[in-house]
Order: sequence, then structure tokens, then C-alpha cells
Amino acid sequence: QLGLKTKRFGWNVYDQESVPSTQQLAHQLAHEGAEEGTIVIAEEQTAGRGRLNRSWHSPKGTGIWMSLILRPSIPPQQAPQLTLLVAVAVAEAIQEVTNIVPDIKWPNDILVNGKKVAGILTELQADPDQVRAVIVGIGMNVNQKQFPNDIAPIATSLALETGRTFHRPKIVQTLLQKLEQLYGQYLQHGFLPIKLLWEGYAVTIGQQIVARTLNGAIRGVALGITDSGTLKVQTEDGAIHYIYSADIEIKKE
Ligand code: BT5
Repeated sequence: QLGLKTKRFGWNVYDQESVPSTQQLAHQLAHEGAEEGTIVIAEEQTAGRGRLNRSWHSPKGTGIWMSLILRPSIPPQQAPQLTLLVAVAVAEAIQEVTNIVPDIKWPNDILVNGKKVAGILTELQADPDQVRAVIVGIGMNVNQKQFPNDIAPIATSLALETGRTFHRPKIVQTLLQKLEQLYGQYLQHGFLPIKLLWEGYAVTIGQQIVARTLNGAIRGVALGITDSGTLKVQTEDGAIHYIYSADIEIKKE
């Protein structure tokens, strides 16, 4: 019932009413050999999660809570590229549906007016030198009119930003089309064309930032992303740091 225009993505679909997390079910399916392009989508998640086991607010019938299984032949170190690819697909889909040009904040935030409208969670099943499956979780706030107090200051939805409500299956269809197209381009031509598109939406680059990583905070200027999708930051002493994952705070001058 998604009215798919894709060749492969989304044809194998596990459409759920309520699950703890689509990510969890997708992991299980990938482990059992589910084919590339398989999606798990749910009306509601009771234990949706973000990175580092943070929780992801996923109320019933309002957003897009989806996990996609990919099976690229890449080494695990290149997987951060896929987060950026998916961010571009999400940004393009939002732009097509709403005419709003969203911002991408490295690595996994999609923002509108500085607030988070979507987040991406990229997880791997991998051998030391080869990816077996990439499980890409996408959470997009679509028709919410309000958020719980703890995230209200940082979260937004397409409805709040436009004053309209949206037919979610249409957005899923657009999103899958963008994902399939960008992923095909990535497999054929590598990360460079994706990187260029990403730079068109990125708000992090050229800014004074604080990057909070598991090993502490790094304060400096975000110079750009590398060909593997890591963030290149120059600290005041001139040293260059390459960051795989972090929470980024953009410092206003
Ligand atoms: C993310 O993590 O942004 C990744 C979110 C991935 C969610 C999808 S939904 C389908 C799939 N199944 C899952 O269980 N997960 C994936 P992170 O960058 O760590 O951001 C998490 C933080 O965002 C939280 O700590 C909150 O501060 C905030 N947050 C929680 N729910 C939100 C929401 N609905 N909208 C905006 N911000 C939210």
C-alpha cells in the first residue's frame, strides 16, 4: 500500500502496528539473511532509540519510524558514509514534499529552523574487513503538533513547520526513491558525488564547534568531511582531528 516507485527498496516490507524498535527487528531479519532493500516500519515504537542507547520519542501514527537493510560490499570503516548518504536522502525528501530546504548537522541530524526534524541511526553487522549488513534507522517527525517537555525546545515536525498535515505513505515512497537513487549512485561512482550533495545541505562546515565524543570534547573549527565521512576539526593549536561520531554544538560568534 506504499505505492512504490522503487525497483528494490521497500518491496520486502514488515509493516508493524507497534514494536519496541524497528531497528531491533531489522537486525534480527538481517541476521536471518533478509535481502537488501528490506524495510521495517511501524506506527509506534515503545522503545525507539537513538545513538548511545538514548531514547527516541516515537508516538503512534505521527511520524515515520523505519529501518532499512543494506548490504554494500564495503569495509566497516566506510560505513559512516552511509549515514551521510541517508541524511541527504532525508533532506531531499523533505525538500520535495514541503519545499523547505532543511539543514544537515553532521553526522545524523536533519534540522529545520535549528530544530531536529529527523535523526539517523546507522548500525553494522560486520566481519573485521567486510560489512555483512547495514541497518539504517530513520526517525522523521511528520504530523506531531507538540512534543514532551524534555525535547520540545530541540524537536520539530513537518506539521509544526508548515501548518499542514502530511500523508505519511507518500513521504515514505519519496524517501525510498531518494535512498535507492543515491545508493545506486554510491555503489557505481563512490562517495564523492554524495559528498558534494551533502555539502549543499551541511551547516556544520566552516563553523566554530564543540564536538563531544566518548573520549571528551574537542573545540575548534569544522574544516569539512573526509572521503570516508569523518569530520575534520582544527583546534586552536593548529592540530587536525578526525572524528567518527560525536554530538556537535555549533558556536555562534
Ligand atoms: C538519533 O539519535 O537521532 C537517531 C534516531 C533514530 C530513530 C530511528 S526510528 C526507527 C529506528 N528504530 C529505532 O529504535 N531508532 C531508529 P541521537 O543523535 O542520539 O539523538 C537522540 C536524541 O534526540 C535524544 O536524546 C533526544 O534528545 C532527542 N530526541 C528524541 N526523540 C526525538 C524526536 N522524536 N525528535 C527530535 N529529537 C528527539
